[in-house]
Amino acid sequence: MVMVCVGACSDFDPVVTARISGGDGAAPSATVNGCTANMYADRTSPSADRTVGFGGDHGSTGFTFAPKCIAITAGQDVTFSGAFATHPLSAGLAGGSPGGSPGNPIPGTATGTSVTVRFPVAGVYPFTCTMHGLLGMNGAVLVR
Ligand SMILES: [Cu+2]
Repeated sequence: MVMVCVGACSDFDPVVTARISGGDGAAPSATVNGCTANMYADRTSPSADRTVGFGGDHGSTGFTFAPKCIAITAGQDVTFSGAFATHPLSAGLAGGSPGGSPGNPIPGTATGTSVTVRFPVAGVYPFTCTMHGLLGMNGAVLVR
């Protein structure tokens, strides 16, 4: 199997995958909310913009998150930016079931326009809009 990656390609080695997955089976090569290993926007650089916009905010279009799939380093923050009253945020898979790694720190958020979440532990953490998740408005944070 040929994998395409940007940056730390060694993260996709089988041995390292076990560390990233946290032993829960949510390897970065697994599809989580439509995100596969080569889809994650690499925002691991200390100076990178780790904002996920939605609903027209921060480069997103209506029913999308931008980026949909984002890769960061453990200990970094991701800021979700948009109108939560229109697009309520929840951890988990489109349709509402949990998925990915345990301990997803993304809080259910239905008011306001910005929430910043720290991801201290490596893993794959899916998120979804509770109103439009099944229309494709969902994504995942890969924490390396
Ligand atoms: Cu939505």
